[in-house]
Amino acid sequence: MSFRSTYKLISKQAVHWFPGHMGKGLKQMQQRLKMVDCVVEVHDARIPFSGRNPEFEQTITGGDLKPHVLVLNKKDLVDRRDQRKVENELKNNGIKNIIFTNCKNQQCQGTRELLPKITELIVESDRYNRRNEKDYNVMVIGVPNVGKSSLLNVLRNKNLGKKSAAAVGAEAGITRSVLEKIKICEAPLTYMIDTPGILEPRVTDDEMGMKLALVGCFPDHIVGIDQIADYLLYWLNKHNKFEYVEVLGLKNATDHIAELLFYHAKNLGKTRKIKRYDGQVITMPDMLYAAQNFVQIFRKGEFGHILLDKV
Ligand SMILES: Nc1nc2c(ncn2[C@@H]2O[C@H](COP(=O)(O)OP(=O)(O)OP(=O)(O)O)[C@@H](O)[C@H]2O)c(=O)[nH]1
Ligand SMILES: [Mg+2]
Repeated sequence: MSFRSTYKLISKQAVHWFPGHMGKGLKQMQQRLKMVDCVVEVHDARIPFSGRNPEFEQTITGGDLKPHVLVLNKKDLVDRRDQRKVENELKNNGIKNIIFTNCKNQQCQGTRELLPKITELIVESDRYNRRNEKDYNVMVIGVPNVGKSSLLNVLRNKNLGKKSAAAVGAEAGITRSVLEKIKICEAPLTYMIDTPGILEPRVTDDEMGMKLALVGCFPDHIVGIDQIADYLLYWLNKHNKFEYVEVLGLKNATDHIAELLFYHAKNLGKTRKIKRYDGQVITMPDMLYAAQNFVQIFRKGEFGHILLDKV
């Protein structure tokens, strides 16, 4: 069986999402920079080389001006061996401080190492206007839905034993504005500033856009769940990841999303009533539900550990 070797968007429209709160959020972040000692950029560990907003490098971290840590979160969804390779490649690309985290795991080594790392970098740095301030301010930035607010909550919980302070959710765009600083540690006195997820105003590379959509950086309706499901199927086939055949209970691999969704909906026993052009109402397998379910299974990691970028 032959599979697609390149991906073409079903719709001709490029993947694009830059609602008002993002432009406003970016401005608020720039205004707050004067009071920030370290920037923690959170990104999804499944796409370590794709989709990081270049805007951050230019205006937020300002090259090497402020200490910067790249946190690759959701490491539970990628293979440990790949993490090592990713880290080496990023280091070769000039990123010095990289930490992998899993905010869902209380015992995560990465979240334990993060604060000591931040403190070390701030102590070593030139704090300019903040040289005489005793407290440390850390701004957490990144694209939507990568776990910025989760990370803040985990650090606060670990170091202060306090409950979550920032809202978290499975949809992109939960945090809408730059929030007040929240204490995450007593000694050294450290505060964290949560910010809204911000994407590039124009995602010019279609495949990068689809990867961002697949890991949930856009609300699903922006790209369309059927298109996301199609990209997922393309990616799995292209990389010989055929676990989906067994997980979904299909007879064989396929490169046709409609075929996969038809049988998957049938297996799930999900139908919907459709009115035909002649007025007759017929019952069909619910392909939209099946698409949602197919993508959800991927997002939970049930097709295996998957690194969407090439190392
Ligand atoms: N599997 C897994 N899921 C995680 C992890 N960290 C966070 N999540 C989930 O990812 C989703 C997004 O988390 P948030 O903390 O709201 O992400 P955010 O970056 O603040 O998102 P916005 O505010 O929308 O920009 C939630 O459903 C979290 O439960 C992780 O380490 N592993
Ligand atoms: Mg948030």
